[in-house]
Amino acid sequence: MDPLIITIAPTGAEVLPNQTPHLPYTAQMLGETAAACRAAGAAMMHIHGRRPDGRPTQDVETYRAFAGAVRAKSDLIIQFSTGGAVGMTPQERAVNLELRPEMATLTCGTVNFGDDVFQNSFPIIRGILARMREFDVVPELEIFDLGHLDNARRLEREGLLAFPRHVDIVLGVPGGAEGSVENLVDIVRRLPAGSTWSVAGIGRAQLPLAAVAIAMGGHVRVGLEDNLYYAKGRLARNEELVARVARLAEELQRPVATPDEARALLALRRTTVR
Ligand code: KMH
Ligand code: ZN
Repeated sequence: MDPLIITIAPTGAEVLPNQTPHLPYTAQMLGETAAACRAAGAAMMHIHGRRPDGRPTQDVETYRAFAGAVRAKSDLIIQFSTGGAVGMTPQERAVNLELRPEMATLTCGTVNFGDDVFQNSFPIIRGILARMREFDVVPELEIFDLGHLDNARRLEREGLLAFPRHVDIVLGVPGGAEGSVENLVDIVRRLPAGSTWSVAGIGRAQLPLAAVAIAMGGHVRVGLEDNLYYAKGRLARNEELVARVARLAEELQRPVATPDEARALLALRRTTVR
């Protein structure tokens, strides 16, 4: 099996600083989190911007500062969110691509998101993809349900996406596919040949799905964006979630990828955010 790529999603757009003392929402906090997560075994960081008061933002200068802090403290692959927060406009979500991160997320369909709706119509997806092409940014396809994979295949038929690709399977969002092993296995079985994939289990699904993905040969995303708890009633630090996955991998005799090994697996070029 390929070495395991552990992605840390430390902040997200939904968790607020008053929910946990461990949420990194400034550039300095993110730099420190990058160093700690790299030491614990992470190869990639999925970044969301936040204002100084903790509110989500896709502001370019915030992303420049966050990426700069991560790069100053680590060699992690820098992946930006184009999902942003529910309710942001598509233009707002994709403005950060002009900084040319190594990778950025591309959600492949609309999904209920708790009581909200995370909008990703075909025009929205095509618009974000066009901007990714303009700035030469590699997409990570985010799928929250099986139909999102079919949507990606439709974009392939339109000539807008080429497979194989790296796919992040997000399971357990209230409104998306639930975080079960059966759903993960079903979706992985349907991925185009040659795809690489990771799983991002939400809430209590994070740990069991990480363990299953390690055994299946997939990759793993963990972090406070997706799950606040290390165990029932015990808030997590990002680096602890990474370290636990690295320990599980060691027990299962799966080596953990360095950022450069992950770049090779994902065919990424190391770039500097400008
Ligand atoms: N915050 C969610 C609505 C992404 O980063 O690309 C969307 C999200 C996906 O987090
Ligand atoms: Zn995200």
